[in-house]
Amino acid sequence: SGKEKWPRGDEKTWKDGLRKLDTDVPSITKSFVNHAQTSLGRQAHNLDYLGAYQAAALSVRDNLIINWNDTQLHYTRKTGKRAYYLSLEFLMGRALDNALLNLGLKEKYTAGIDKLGFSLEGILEEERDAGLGNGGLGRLAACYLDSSASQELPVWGYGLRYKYGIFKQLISPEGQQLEAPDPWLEHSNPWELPRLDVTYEVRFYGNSDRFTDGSGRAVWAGGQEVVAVAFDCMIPGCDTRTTNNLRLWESTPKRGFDLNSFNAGDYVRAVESSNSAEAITSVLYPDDHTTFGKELRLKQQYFWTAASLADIIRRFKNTGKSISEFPDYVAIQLNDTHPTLAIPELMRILIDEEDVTWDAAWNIVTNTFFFTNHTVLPEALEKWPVPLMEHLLPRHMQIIFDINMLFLQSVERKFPGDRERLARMSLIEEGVPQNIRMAHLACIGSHKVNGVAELHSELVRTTILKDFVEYFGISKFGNVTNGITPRRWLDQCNPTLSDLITDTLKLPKTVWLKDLYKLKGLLDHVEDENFRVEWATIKHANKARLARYVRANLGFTVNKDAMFDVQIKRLHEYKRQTMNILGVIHRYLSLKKMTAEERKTVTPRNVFFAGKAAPGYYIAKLTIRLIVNVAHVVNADPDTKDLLNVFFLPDYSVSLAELLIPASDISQHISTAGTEASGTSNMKFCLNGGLLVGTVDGANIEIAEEVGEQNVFFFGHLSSSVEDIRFQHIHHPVAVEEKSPALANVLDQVSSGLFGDGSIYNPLLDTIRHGDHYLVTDDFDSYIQALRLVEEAYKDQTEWVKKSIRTTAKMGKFSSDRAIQDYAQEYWNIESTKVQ
Ligand code: T68
Repeated sequence: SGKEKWPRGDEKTWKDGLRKLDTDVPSITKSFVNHAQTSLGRQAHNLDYLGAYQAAALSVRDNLIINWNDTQLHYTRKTGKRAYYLSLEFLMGRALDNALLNLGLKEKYTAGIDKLGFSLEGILEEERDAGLGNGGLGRLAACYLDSSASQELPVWGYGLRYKYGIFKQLISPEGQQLEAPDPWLEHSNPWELPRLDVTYEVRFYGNSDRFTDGSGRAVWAGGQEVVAVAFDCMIPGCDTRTTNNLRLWESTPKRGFDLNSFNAGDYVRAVESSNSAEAITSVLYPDDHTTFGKELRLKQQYFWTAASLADIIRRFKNTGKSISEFPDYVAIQLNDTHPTLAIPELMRILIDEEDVTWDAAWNIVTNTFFFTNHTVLPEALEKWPVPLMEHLLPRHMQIIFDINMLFLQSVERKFPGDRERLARMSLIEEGVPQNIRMAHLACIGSHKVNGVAELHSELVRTTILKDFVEYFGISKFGNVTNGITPRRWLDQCNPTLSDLITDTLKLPKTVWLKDLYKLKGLLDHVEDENFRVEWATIKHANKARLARYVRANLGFTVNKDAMFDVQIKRLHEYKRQTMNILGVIHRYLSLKKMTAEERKTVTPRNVFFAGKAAPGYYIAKLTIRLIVNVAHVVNADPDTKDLLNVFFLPDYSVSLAELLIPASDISQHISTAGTEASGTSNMKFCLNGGLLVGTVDGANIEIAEEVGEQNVFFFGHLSSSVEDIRFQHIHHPVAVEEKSPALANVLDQVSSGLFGDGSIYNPLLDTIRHGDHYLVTDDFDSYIQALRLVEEAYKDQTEWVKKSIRTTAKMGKFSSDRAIQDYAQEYWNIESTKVQ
């Protein structure tokens, strides 16, 4: 009859049984009450706010699952090319508010929940952050998922389902950072769907024996096997039915215990092996920008890449296509070098299991992978000891050696006799032990490589991968400037500003949220005084909101009329929070010297810090300690406490960022030039009308290009002179007193005990006094000067608000929608597709 055959049973019975999307208040409240009753076993008389959050989340999740199901069916039927984003970190934050906004259901939920006697605002506060990341790299992955779904792109994320995300940071009264575990799954997680049927076995250790038939194949056997189980998280797009998937793997022991151990009475050994399987996904490593060579970390990386690749290959094979077509249907983005083992793993599968020749396999691999670098700091470039790799992944070590041999032969043909070049480019760094350079492997195994901002991509091309540019040619090395999702980082975190923008642009909200260049329409209103007053009123309300949070959670009173100056990011020497706090001390000392008359002309300033230090990063922890102790002294000093206050807000998170960013007048992005690959919070502040003080580094440069240099407070040496200055520091050191008497005075005051026992801080101060790798001494005076200009500019509130509006208006480029389209078009070659 030409009619498609219904898969099974009676079609009408199936269709009548389907759950429909809730789009009106009565069906929302019904779903909420149903979930409270039958999913949670609660009713009106015993439902608390946590329960109400769970009921609300489960009802929203029903909608997501309906869309998610239809999206996945749509992709399966379409069999077009898909992209996979492999990231060890997805720093998602909270999901409920984001889902409501993307579904367009926030108002209806507000009304429905109000009817049931709860406030949506209170319910949203019950959700714990999904903190499965360290910082920018993990949050970028989260923004890219939001944009992929919003742009209707067939993209899946693959990561690990850590039982413990980034640690909870506590600050002792002395200012010491303490770390506590973050059991984020404690109250169950409504945003995931366990897929106990989707599992893969992953092998470690054992032996790899090559065939003697010259085929290059090998058999890898023995060792330990663990099982990867899939947990799917729904990623809703904004104003679309597209709901993509983030698949996170959990490691479990292989089922079927070793009965021999049991029979021998060795119960403990059997349980031990299950412990070691579960350990693999138990904790997120809390170190950014350092590598430790820990075996468990390498296990995580292989476990995750092996499970993800097996899943991708299974899905591809279900389409019935031939393996040689793999790169026409699959693009895999490597988020930093963490998933680089996917390269030898795909080689292994193709050669040992799919019977593909080496050359054909390498051709498939190098047309499938794409590699993003996020740092040029040498200590952050991943290296793995050869003996460890050989022990844990013997087959992969063979493959890496083979890749290296063939690659170096080819380099030798191109640059005959250049032994030093071969040594520099080798995948293996000589030494005891030898180390594998993962960035080199990621580079040669990928179709294209990119950095995350123009300057950074240029540094990648001219420093860490210079030889590879000479070998492969420049066209392999691109740039995709990072972006941020305007859904979370404006609409969600700053709803009143979002409403003002919608009213002013006279466009439906979703239109400008999905085409952020539309913000430039705000420029037509800069001269409208009423508009400026509304703009400024919103900023003030956001400052008051933050002040209430600080009051309620930390007990400090914050002057909401002062200038809010914010630096929030991971603690790191290169990010120079130390320079910021030393600048604060300089300010404090100047205020102390002023007469009462002079003080009247000063603009009051609140300086906010937040951020975590890696647990083993002693110097970064000392910086926190100094900040906290400066705060104790400055905030209590009657001479200055109305003019200068310092706050260190503990346990920085995505949710805390959502509170801080809309409240900032000025934020600091002050890395030593050439060290911050991009930065992404700089974009978030600007999108919310905050101005920047910063160095000529990372995405600061492109922000200034967009908004105009007159709207950014730049200072400091340029990246082009950093190397020379460092050379001078080593070979012709000049004392701090000579270079910056102001800084020398500040250091002396700290040492002499103005903020408690000065000797505690000497290891920190010595990093500046000797060597000063991050050029604090060289940049300090121009930094202080820049802050003076900020203060001057802030005094003219009319001009300041104009700058603020102009800044927001020019943020179109920094939408992660633009960034993800760059990847989709220039890298992955995938297309948007609409779910009907
Ligand atoms: C950041 N990198 C860059 N790394 O520092 C930042 N590293 O400039 C950039 O904007 C951002 O990536 C996005 O591109 C990180 O956040 C890590 O967190 C990290 C984690 C583990 C190991 C190494």
